[in-house]
Amino acid sequence: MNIDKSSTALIVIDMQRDFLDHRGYAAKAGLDVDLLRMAMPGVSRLLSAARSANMAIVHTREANLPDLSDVPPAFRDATLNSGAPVGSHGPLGRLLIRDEPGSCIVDELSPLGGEIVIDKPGFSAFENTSLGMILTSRGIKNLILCGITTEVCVSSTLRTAIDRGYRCVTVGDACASSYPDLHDASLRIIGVEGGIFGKVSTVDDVVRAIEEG
Ligand code: C5J
Repeated sequence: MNIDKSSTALIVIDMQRDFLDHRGYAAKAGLDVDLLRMAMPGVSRLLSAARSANMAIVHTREANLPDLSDVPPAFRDATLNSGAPVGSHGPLGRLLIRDEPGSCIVDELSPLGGEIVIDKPGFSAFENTSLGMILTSRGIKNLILCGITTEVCVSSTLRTAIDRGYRCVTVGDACASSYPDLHDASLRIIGVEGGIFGKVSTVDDVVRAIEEG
């Protein structure tokens, strides 16, 4: 694999306390936080490699406006069904709300100065955010995607990115899901029809390509 570092960004999806801390949204919604945390070592290695190579790095957070005006209605209903209503109060503040403690990226993967942080109200990081404009302004044409969850926000972001013309590599062992079968299926879907949603790779291969590129 070749990675052109000047036109490639690392996109780290939703590695925030609401999903990775046992007191956050995911735990309350019945997701398996320990399985979600399995993405953390791989994401950490990708961040180190991208930082050493001075690549563009984007962190996203699933975080809504305090008045809930930007919550997709289907998601609002789903969170009522799952017992973790978006905007309700928990030990990390209001669930999935901007600037609450639960919306912060976990300490182990904290963004550094100069890295872009995008709050997104839905599942695709391109929807109702400035991500597209920011990537265009930096001449980014290729994305390396990692984070959680494989079947929701990673998949949604990947599909929008492909439709918008980005070449994408999804790093399977730096993604995670509470449902291992859906994690596997989401990665397999990427490869259908010859790789319709780009490539799936591993942390080892992507780190090597960044270091050698
Ligand atoms: C979900 C996400 N699953 N980051 N969000 O609600 O995948």
